[in-house]
Amino acid sequence: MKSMISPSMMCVDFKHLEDNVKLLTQLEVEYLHFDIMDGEFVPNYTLGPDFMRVVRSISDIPFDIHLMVQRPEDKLSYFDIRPGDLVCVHQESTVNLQRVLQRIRDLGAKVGVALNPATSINSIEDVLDDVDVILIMTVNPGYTGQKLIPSTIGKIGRLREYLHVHGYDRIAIEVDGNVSFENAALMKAAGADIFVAGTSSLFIPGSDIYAAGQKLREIIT
Ligand code: S6P
Ligand code: MG
Repeated sequence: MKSMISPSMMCVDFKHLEDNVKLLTQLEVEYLHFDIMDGEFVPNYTLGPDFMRVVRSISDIPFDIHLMVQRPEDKLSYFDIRPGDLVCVHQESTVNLQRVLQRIRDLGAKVGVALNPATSINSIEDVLDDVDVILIMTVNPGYTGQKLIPSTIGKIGRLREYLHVHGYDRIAIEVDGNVSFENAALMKAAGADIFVAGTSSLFIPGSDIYAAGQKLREIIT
């Protein structure tokens, strides 16, 4: 599977949003990653539908919408979800997981399920037919700039093997949290496909986004 880059939009310089998005377009990134937090599922608030509308007006890049909210099934309608987008909901955030995955499918988007570091891959065994992407959190969700939880690298490898053995090679593995150049190489070797790029790579304060993007692309290709 081709490796993909999904820049974390909570890490862009909002004062220079349009210029940043232009650079991401030149880098031909596959997605733009939007972290949606509700202050309940995670202890923070970040981006929302209005910000996403602004980005839609300046970019055609598909959205990768990471919902860190309780009961996502009640909140999908808040968002302008389009065919080609990817929407990830957390296994831990709903008791109606299959229902919400089916709703995302019905909207024509790609379907993702996200797992916190403490959540076992076995917990989604019964919804594998319903998903296109499994998002492995490599930090606890809520903030940028955190340190990788080392056991998650082994988890990516176990998941890739598990998917292979059970006939789900088509499912992409997305990784999110401290995807530095160094960690990206480890994640790639373990079997990751979609790399969320934040303050550890593309948006290292004071560094050149375009050069960082090229470097990340080389590492994961
Ligand atoms: C964290 C969120 C992530 C971060 C991203 C930041 O809750 O889901 O998408 O925005 O991980 O990247 P970094 O390199 O600062 O960890
Ligand atoms: Mg995220």
